Order: sequence, then structure tokens, then C-alpha cells
Amino acid sequence: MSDCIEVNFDGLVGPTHHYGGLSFGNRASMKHGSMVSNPRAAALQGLEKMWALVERGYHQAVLPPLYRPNLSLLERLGYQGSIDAQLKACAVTAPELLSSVWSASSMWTANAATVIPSNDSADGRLHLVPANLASQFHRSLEALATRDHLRAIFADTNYFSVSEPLPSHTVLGDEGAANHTRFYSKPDAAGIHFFVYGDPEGDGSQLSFPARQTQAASKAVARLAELLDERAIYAQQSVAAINTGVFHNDVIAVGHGDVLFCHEQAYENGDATLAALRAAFQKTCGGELRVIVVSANEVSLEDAVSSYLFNSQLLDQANGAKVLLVPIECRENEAVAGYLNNAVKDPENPISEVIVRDLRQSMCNGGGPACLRLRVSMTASERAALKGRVFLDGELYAELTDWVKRHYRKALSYNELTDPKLAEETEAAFSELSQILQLPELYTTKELL
Ligand code: SUG
Repeated sequence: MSDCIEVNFDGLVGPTHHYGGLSFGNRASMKHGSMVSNPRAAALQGLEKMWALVERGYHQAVLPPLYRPNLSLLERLGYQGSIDAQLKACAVTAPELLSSVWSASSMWTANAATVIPSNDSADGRLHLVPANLASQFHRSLEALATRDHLRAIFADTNYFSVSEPLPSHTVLGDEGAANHTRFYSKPDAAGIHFFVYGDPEGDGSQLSFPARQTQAASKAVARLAELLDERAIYAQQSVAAINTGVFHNDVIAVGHGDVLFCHEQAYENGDATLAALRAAFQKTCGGELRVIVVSANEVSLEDAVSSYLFNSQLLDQANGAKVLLVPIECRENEAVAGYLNNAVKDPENPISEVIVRDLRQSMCNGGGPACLRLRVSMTASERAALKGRVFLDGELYAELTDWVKRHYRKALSYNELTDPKLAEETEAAFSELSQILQLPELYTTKELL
């Protein structure tokens, strides 16, 4: 019997979730820049999604949010005095940076790290390579604190390796699991690893938006994680997709087990990419990779980006079938809703059921169901070696829901980012959270806060 299972580590949405308009190339973030957020609804929507999967028997864990306001950033920018004074000074002298000081973007844990399970690494350990997120300033601030959170939870170095993020420059831009997919036929047998990068050959002048992941970064991540060479496949994202707002591969494709669900315009040289993937799968995993390609006639790139059809969670069901958990926007888009209705009726299509969830608070910043989770394939011994109370059961779900209801605001706008009370509220919230999760060291590395 296999004791290797996939655990979804979802990011708990932080109390300062707001719309900063910070991510160039992410059209939802660019569009909702001045909207008033509801941090409380955001966190509850995330928890409800996690709980829906627990109730169906999937393994679910949480990753804590990073401490905000980002005190070390304020200090490095030269602000002094009380937190209140620093925030007010920042709002006057560098208003364009204030939103980054408070950003809750660590909620999208698909960008926290790339994960290589122990059955695919040369040293037999489970490797996590924290992403440097170098392409967007506010996200680059996550890398070191995320590394420390991962080291607090995946602490046992007999089982886990949490490496340093790559150097923080766009030459090595790395966005973690959002551009990496593991395919396998059995969870505890060898898998193949599909790395997708965005930087084209040449000067990239045909790109209207940044290509966040580079090929050099993907290859370095594979080396750091001691991934066996023959298990890695590299492919280039299509320029047309990036220019439509596909800032990560997981906005245009999702893979799970032996299934890849993607748009026909996901990759440059799409046919050759899929042929290479199929061949590698057959060689390493045995059997056929099942590829569901959605044509532009069925769903345009534009519809794929606005609905986040592919930023969904593919999950195992009995008899090799798959469940697809999609955001509610997929039901509201005629082409996408039509596609999904036909898909579940089509015996050739592995997707046999669709679960719809409301994640609008995250979606308005360009983060769908797949962005909110980091998949970690783990053996029973690895699961037992984790530190902290991170597996979501009924008790933890109830406690976290109650914690959110007591500490989170129902509305947050840019103007409130200088409210000294907000910093007091978050301090109380984070302090209690580290107790709930039984991870006392979480918010103590002051130089990274
Ligand atoms: O990096 N949005 C995130 C969304 C990340 C989605 N993740 C995946 N596709 N895996 C980003 O662009 C917006 C923040 C703001 O505008 O306030 C933001 O960071």
C-alpha cells in the first residue's frame, strides 16, 4: 500500500489583504487597484475552500501569512520612530511603496516554493526551493520570510531540505510551483517534472508584460532540489498568452497525476512540447499521459484569463476520474460554463465533476484556487515529521474561523494603511496565530518582519 499522499498547503489569507494594483501583467490586480477589500471575507472564503476539500477526504494543511506591516522594509527604507510615525512618513515620502509594506500576497502559496518529493530527488529528501519572486517588488519581499516559515514547519533536515531562494534578480526570476507540475502514474513511484518559463529567445521585445520565470531559474531550481536530470522537461510559455495576462503557467494549464488540462495556446511550439511530455511520461512513469487540450474556438485566451478556468484544482476521484475545483467566475462566463457542462458529460474527458467555489476576494487580485495552494507529496514519515499544528481538521478549522472573525476587518482601503490601530490589530492577530498553530518561532525573526 502506498503511504505517499498529496497534501495541499493553502495560504491563510492575512489580515491586511487589500488591492494595491501592484502586479503589472496581472490584469485583475491592475484593474482592481483602488477597490476596497474585505480581508475577513477573503480569509473565510479561503478557509471554506480548504474545508470543502477536507470534507471530501482530501489532505489539507495551512501555511501562515507573513507578518505585516513589513517592519524590516520600513527600516531599510530609512524610516525611524514609532510604527505610526514610520507609516505616516512613508505615505508622504514614498506613497507608491506603502501598499507593499502591507501586502498580504504570501496567501498565494503556489508561489511560495517549488517542491520536489523525496522519490524524485537524488538524496531521497523532500526539497522545497523558496521562490525569489524577483519580478514584482512587493512579492520579492516574501522570499526570505517564506523560507523561514517553511524551515519552521519542514524543520527536520533528515527528511526535508528548504534551500535559499535564488539570488533576487529578474535574470533568475522564479515564481515557484505556479510554473512547475509533477506528473506521475502512482503517487509513490517516480514522477516527471514539467518546468515552464516565460523568457523568449532574443530580447523579449514582443512581450507587453513581464515574463516572470526564466529558463535559467527553472534549471537552477531543479539543480538545487537535486532533481534527477532525466526527470525534468522544460518548456516555454507562449508570448501570446503572457500578453493576454497569463503571468504564470498555472493561469493557462493545470496538471495532476497522469492528466494535463491546458489551453492550446499555452506554449510556444505546443505540439512539440506535448510530444516531449508524453514521451517522458511513458519512459519514466509508464502508460499514457492523458492530455485535455482546450481549443481557442471553445474558450478564447481572453475567456481563460478572465474566468481562471485553468487556475483550478484537479483532484483524484475513484476509477481514475478527476474533480475540477473552479472559481465561481467560470460559471458566469458563457463559453467556459458551456465547456465544463460538456466536459463532465464526455466519457473521454477525465473531468467527471466540477466543484464551484466563491473566491472573489482573492480573484480580484488575480489569485484563483490553484494559486492558493502548494501541493506537497509526502510519505507518512514525512507527514509525522512536520512541526506545528498545520493539518486542517474540524477543530483547527473552527479555531481559525473564529480567529479570523475576531481579528479581521470587513473593509480595508489604501487610506487606512496609515491607521496605527491596524498595526496593533495585526500584532495581536499574528501573536495569537502562532499559538494556535503551535509554531512559537513564526513571528520572532525581527530582521525579516
Ligand atoms: O503575483 N497578485 C499575485 C497573484 C498570484 C497568483 N498566483 C498564481 N498564479 N500562482 C501576483 O500577481 C496582487 C497584489 C495587489 O495588487 O495588491 C498580487 O500580488
